[in-house]
Amino acid sequence: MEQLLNPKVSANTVLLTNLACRQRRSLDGTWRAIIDPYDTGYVNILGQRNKLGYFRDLKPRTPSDRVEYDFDRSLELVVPGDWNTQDPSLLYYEGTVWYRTLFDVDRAESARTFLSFGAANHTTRVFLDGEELATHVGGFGPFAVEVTGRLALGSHSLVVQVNNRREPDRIPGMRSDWWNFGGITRSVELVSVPRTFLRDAWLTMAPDGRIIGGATIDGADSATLNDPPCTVDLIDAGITAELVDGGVEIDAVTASRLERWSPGAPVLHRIRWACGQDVIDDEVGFRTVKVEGNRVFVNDEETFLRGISIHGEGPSGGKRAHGPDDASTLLSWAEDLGANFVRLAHYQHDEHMVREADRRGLLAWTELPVYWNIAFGSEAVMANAVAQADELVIRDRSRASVILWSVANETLPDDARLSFLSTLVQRVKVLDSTRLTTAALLTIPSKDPVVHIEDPLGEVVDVIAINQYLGWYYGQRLEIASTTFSTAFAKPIIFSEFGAGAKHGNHGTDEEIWTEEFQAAVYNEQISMIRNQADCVGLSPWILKDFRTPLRVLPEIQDGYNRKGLVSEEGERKLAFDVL
Ligand code: GCB
Repeated sequence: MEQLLNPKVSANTVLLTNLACRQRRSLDGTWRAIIDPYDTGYVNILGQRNKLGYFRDLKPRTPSDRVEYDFDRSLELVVPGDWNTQDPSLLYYEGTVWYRTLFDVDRAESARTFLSFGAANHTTRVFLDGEELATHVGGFGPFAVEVTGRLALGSHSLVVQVNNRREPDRIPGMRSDWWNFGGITRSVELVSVPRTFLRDAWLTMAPDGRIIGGATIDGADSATLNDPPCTVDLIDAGITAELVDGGVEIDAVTASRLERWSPGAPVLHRIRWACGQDVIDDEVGFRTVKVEGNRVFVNDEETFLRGISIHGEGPSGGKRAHGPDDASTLLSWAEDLGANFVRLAHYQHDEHMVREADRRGLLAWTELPVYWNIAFGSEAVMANAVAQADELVIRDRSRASVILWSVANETLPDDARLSFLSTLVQRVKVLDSTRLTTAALLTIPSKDPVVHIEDPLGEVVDVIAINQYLGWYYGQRLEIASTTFSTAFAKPIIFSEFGAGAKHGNHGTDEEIWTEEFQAAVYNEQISMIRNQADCVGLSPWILKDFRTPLRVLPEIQDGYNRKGLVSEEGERKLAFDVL
């Protein structure tokens, strides 16, 4: 029963990348939905799989037929979108919702078809025409299900069971300072590919200036493999490279013919992958990133990361963000701040964010939801963390904007956690050896004006990221500027969080908590402190926008929002915006 309600691993899903460059049919729109807190649609009263469950999408065939549900007369929910903000009864809901859409197929299928989901939070089962096809575990990663041979001409019923219950053995676990938005939160599409296709083609620049990448050829038989060879063309520079044993490499001298992507000049090059009948056209930027001593270099230029943290919440209405418009608005606000860097906290954001960051020339930190209390001792949780890391890195490793993979946020040091996070860092490095790794570390408050960061995870990552709330959760505001941070690691430091809460429009003196003046004063002191911190290579204060969270209940001030935003939940700027 436990396994039926809380599956631990994904089954029958594949990871498809480069979707934006493929032939797709959108299934987004208004779907029908049934709220099912007891999972009746999946398990019967004996706890067994319910053979007549909601996934069958049944209709009574005779007047005496008993079917105790009817999608056609049930709630409507828009996909993509969180369910919480679409119906008042769902605002705090944590449990199962069944989604259903009907779609017609009016021409013969292409060689292979996949049903692709940008993300659904948290555990998803996919049923086509009553048949269970796949399970996906993880609320923010993309997944696809092969439906080749199942799309005969005519109408089809797609039912998706989505469950956002918090469980101790999920990632994230039982507590987080953000809203547990449930639902099919990113787009659903039917993706057509030839019989043999490139499943995860990627290209990026290594720190030594070579361009490296690779792809998995899916569906080839030995006779057609390498005949003719699969290639990638860098069209603007007239460079072609062959895929050999799943990898491609272009030497640094040849690669130097390409103009680099950089934060100030985000040059993207047209590239084309070709493998038999499969062609993928994309735009990719090339830049190097590396750490030397306690400095970060982008294209061999020492670079200070002037950043801001961002949650995956849209610019208005306290909703889960999705799509190109949300990405564009959020990143334009970051640009208005003068940022060259964004921390996409605390989970895998919509792919539109990193694609838009590529276009705008913003450097990006992306992150896994290994946050606060995680069951680090559990093998199933480790396996799911690795699967989530794969989804993130494999999806985004062609994006020039992405320079940092963060494996965790504020987890308490102990042996199980160190071993878990080290495994995760190693996995990320195997998938992409060209970028930097980090994890946001918790600062233990001290009375000492020098704060020592001793977390052994510092040995494992490339960049030390420090979350600290001097002047807010601890310490006096006027002591912030004279505080310094020291670490045992001789590595660059990023202040990945600091800040203070203020309600937009609430004015007073800088001594009064929750006023814009108080927040602005904390920012002023923090910036003075950071100027004196020699090994600091960047900052991403907390946070761009007020965001929904059940942890923040103070009436008339918080009302369910974390108020550390530089803008309100509707985008109104606070004084600290200008300070930063
Ligand atoms: C943190 C967490 C972040 C919270 C923030 C806060 O340290 O990383 O998720 O929202 O503090 O506002 O307390």
